[in-house]
Amino acid sequence: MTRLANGTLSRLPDAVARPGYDRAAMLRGVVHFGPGAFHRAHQAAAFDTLLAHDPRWGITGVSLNSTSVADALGPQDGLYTLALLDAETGYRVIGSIAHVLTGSEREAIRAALAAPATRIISTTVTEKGYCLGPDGKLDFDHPAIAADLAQPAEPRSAIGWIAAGLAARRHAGLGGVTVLSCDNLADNGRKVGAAVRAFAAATDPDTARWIGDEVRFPNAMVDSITPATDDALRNRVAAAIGIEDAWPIQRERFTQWVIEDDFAGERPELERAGVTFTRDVHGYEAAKLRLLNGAHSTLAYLGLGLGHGNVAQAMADTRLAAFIGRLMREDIAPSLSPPAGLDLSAYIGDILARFANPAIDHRLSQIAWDGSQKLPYRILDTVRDARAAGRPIGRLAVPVAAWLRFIERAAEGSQRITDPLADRLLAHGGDWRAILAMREVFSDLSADDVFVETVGRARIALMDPQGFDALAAA
Ligand code: CS2
Repeated sequence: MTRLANGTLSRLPDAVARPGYDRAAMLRGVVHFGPGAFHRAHQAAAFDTLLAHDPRWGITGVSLNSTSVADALGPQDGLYTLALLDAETGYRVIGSIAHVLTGSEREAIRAALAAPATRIISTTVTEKGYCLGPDGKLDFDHPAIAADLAQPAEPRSAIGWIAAGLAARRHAGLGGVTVLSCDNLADNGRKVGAAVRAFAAATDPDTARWIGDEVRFPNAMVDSITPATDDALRNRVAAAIGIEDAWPIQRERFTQWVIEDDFAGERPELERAGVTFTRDVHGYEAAKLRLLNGAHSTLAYLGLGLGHGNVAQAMADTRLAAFIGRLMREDIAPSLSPPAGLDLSAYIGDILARFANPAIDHRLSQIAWDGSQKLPYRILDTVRDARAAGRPIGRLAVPVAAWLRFIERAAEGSQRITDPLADRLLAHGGDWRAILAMREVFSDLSADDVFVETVGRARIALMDPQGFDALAAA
């Protein structure tokens, strides 16, 4: 079958949207670390829309830890298909990624970061990719950071590369850029900015000062449910567009991108792609992280324990759906200060409807990855607020207990889990108190007896096959 590429775009069926601009003329204004499914489903699609109006916003992707994306998109001239899942799936070929570099192409990465045309350095490297400690600050003991500090000119971490690229820009007499994190971290821009400046201060204080003056790190919230690509999608796309695409992407039709309007120099007119610019992202960010992502992780660990495979199946379990709804409305919503115009009740209803979408096979096992990095932002911050306000934490303790049971089942079955702390978590296995004592995950909550004992009681309930029913009825 013919492969998707510049030369085969004309063979696409008329119903398949394709780049409405001259790809050969696009400038590479964006260097993006982590061109995985979430980036290609969302940000790259937004820039693809913008490129029809402004050729300055092409993307150079940088995959630091894998060659698979570069291997797939290289022969396709960076093109890939985006499947918009709904009752009727729509297909769109995205052309905004000009090229994907791999971590071994060090001079090319350096050149891209220091190119005059580069105006944005963006990231989707997941929570663990920033090498932050439980306090949200750069972890100087992280092996990747320690290695990069020893050889700052030969970085391997995203933070190390961003610092090296900014140093190269300064030495070349170029202006600052905007560093835009698109990951699910609270206060993501401020945290990444502090981490990059701390790294630079340890190796090149003059550049650290220059970064403080010339580089901007806006906060941003990004939302679109993006299930991993599988062969079923590849086959569906090939049948729909009549051309082979080695790595198509799928996502729900809903997307939301809210960015703090704080850029170095002129910013892209992403409003053309439906992006919201605001002076304060916090209200949007907390609502999304705590309501959507907090409910997602709760569904993942409880749903896996109840034998469900994906989010829609878990939501079809009326006990689970009822529990999640109460958790969102009665335990998470009170911790939020929504921005003007955001109706929390309607927002919660929309999230629950998105979760129940039968067209989306969003695997619970995928959402269950990296719990030690996700739970602090998704659940534990809400627990902390509830404790400070004197609100009960009985339901909020349940996702933590379900995560403990997820770890115990893996340990009992000698199975792996995807988590940067996997070895230690599995070694603790059933010693749940030892896991709750891990301050790099639970921070001050490790010493909160009410939290520890409430989680302990929920864990015991979940050990009983009917235990969840009792919890859900509480
Ligand atoms: C999910 C997120 O895998 C996960 O942890 O909770 O990827 C979620 O799908 C996105 O944040 C939705 O915007």
